[in-house]
Amino acid sequence: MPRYSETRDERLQGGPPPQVQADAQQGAAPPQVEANAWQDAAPSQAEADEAVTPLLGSELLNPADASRLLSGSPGRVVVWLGERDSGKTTLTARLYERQRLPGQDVGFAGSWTLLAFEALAYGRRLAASGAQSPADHPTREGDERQIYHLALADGADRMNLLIADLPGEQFRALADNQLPLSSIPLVRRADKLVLIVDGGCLRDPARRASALTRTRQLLERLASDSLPHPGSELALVVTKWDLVAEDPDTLAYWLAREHQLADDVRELQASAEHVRVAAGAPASFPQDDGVGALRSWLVATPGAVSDPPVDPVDWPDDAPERMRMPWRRTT
Ligand SMILES: Nc1nc2c(ncn2[C@@H]2O[C@H](COP(=O)(O)OP(=O)(O)OP(=O)(O)O)[C@@H](O)[C@H]2O)c(=O)[nH]1
Ligand SMILES: [Mg+2]
Repeated sequence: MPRYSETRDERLQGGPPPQVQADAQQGAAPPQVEANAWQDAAPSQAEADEAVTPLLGSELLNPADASRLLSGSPGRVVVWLGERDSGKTTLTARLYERQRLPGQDVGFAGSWTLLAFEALAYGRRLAASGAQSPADHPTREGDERQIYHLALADGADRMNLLIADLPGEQFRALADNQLPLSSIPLVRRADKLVLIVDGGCLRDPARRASALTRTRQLLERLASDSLPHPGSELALVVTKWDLVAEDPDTLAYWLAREHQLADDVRELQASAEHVRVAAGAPASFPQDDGVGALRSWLVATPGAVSDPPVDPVDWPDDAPERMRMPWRRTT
């Protein structure tokens, strides 16, 4: 899978996002910007930095901030689409935590929502020690600050991930047709739409069927709204894979349905990705947590295709003998 496969021109021209300092949140109040301003005329990088930098810290970004950030740097807008408690925030937190570990092939290059990430990571550590349940970023009714920012570096190449953590209630309203998809600018703007199936629900015989039904309902909603739009990509992600993998009954239930659901997703987009992730699994879970595979897909250029396999050559019967020689002699 390509990592950062866009052309050189598309790569980040400016430097990395400002390396966020914990005390940087004492800047001026954020500028008053029109909400959902994805289509705004692109400001210069300097204007973008000036407009967004004061938000450093605990606040998440709103679509207008994210739009400014993307005006000067390549990036991907990522939207998790999943029920309440399906593991969306854990995915976000784990992507951040993993990048901060030494020895990663893709490094951490800054964040404009650093303190929000740190608060999540701290909550997760407390939860792991049994002190409390995992913290989520507090969301207020009508608040559009739902976007985490994570800049990644692969050598000289940089990439911004803008990760929208929509509340689970919004997903339910979408699937139930109470809320038009078009009413959520982030969904329209997404480069990467991630359809989440909650492995925890699959583990529960009373909830597993309805979890799959909801996923299919959302697929229908996406199809009827002509989403994903050209240039954006779709993935089916099963979260809490540890809960599925460890229980033979759950695993059998899922394996019997996985292909059909993946086919349904691929009817919407033939190249849709399918990943199993255990972002919040206990350390004792022996399998790969899938976060690396998910991250590779998130940063890959939408629509990037790998070269098709080369067809085997049928040499004509009358081909000269030399041309038939194998490339490598076996002795
Ligand atoms: N075993 C296991 N538990 C997980 C995993 N991922 C998340 N969880 C747990 O699932 C619960 C919900 O996770 P969240 O990440 O808060 O879910 P969410 O989708 O953000 O929830 P809302 O914001 O309320 O919609 C938490 O108790 C997590 O610890 C996982 O991979 N394995
Ligand atoms: Mg959450």
